[in-house]
Amino acid sequence: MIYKKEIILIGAGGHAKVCIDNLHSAGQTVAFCVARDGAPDTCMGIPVLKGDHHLTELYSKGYRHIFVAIGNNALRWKLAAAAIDAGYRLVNAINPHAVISTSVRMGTGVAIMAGAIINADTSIGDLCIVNTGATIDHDCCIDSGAHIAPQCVLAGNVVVGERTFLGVGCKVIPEIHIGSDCTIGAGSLLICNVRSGSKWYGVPAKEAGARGQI
Ligand code: JB3
Repeated sequence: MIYKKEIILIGAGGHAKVCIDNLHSAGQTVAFCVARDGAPDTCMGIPVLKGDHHLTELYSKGYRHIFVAIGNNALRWKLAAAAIDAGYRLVNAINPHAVISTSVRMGTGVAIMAGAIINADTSIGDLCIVNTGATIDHDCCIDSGAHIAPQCVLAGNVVVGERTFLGVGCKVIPEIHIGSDCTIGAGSLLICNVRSGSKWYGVPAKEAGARGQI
């Protein structure tokens, strides 16, 4: 079998459009998008196939590289596991206009958008999204499946747990530990550690449902 170097993309929405831009600007080619029924027929000029049964067909035609371009962390996690089970290998979609230290440790299936800055000795886990203009400083650990939304600012030695979502414009002071499956609301300022599975909002951020917090 002659394996194809073109990439299969899961998803055909807004996030897929930006990830296609990342891949194309890095000189890579996307052959097809695979999305749900109701998705458009093309995404950034790429044909969209409807239904995940196409992933098996494409694999049998020699496609081996895949990128999961779904913004929802839990769904991206689930679809990536299915793609890996089907034999695909995850690739990264990293915009050439991101600034990434050579000492950064990077997983697979990672999206890094234009203007993102990732500094020395930080680790970015599998399936993470570091979105447009987000900055992550030295010695941070961004666990698998986390999404750092556009214009977030993380100081040094910050830990972000698996599948946690930091909304647009969040700011995190040094040494903060955020657990897994958390949601931090847009524009929040985090100055304390955050336990797994919790939601925090505000400046400074407080846990949702905490006294006086709606
Ligand atoms: O915040 C920013 C800058 N971007 C957001 C991004 C991170 O997340 C964006 O504004 C959206 O909030 C979201 O983008 P995404 O994931 O592209 O959302 P949407 O436009 O709703 O597209 C979801 C895509 O996933 C659609 O093309 C669906 O067809 C597809 N999809 C959903 N479930 C699926 C499945 N595709 C496959 N193959 N299988 C599924 O089960």
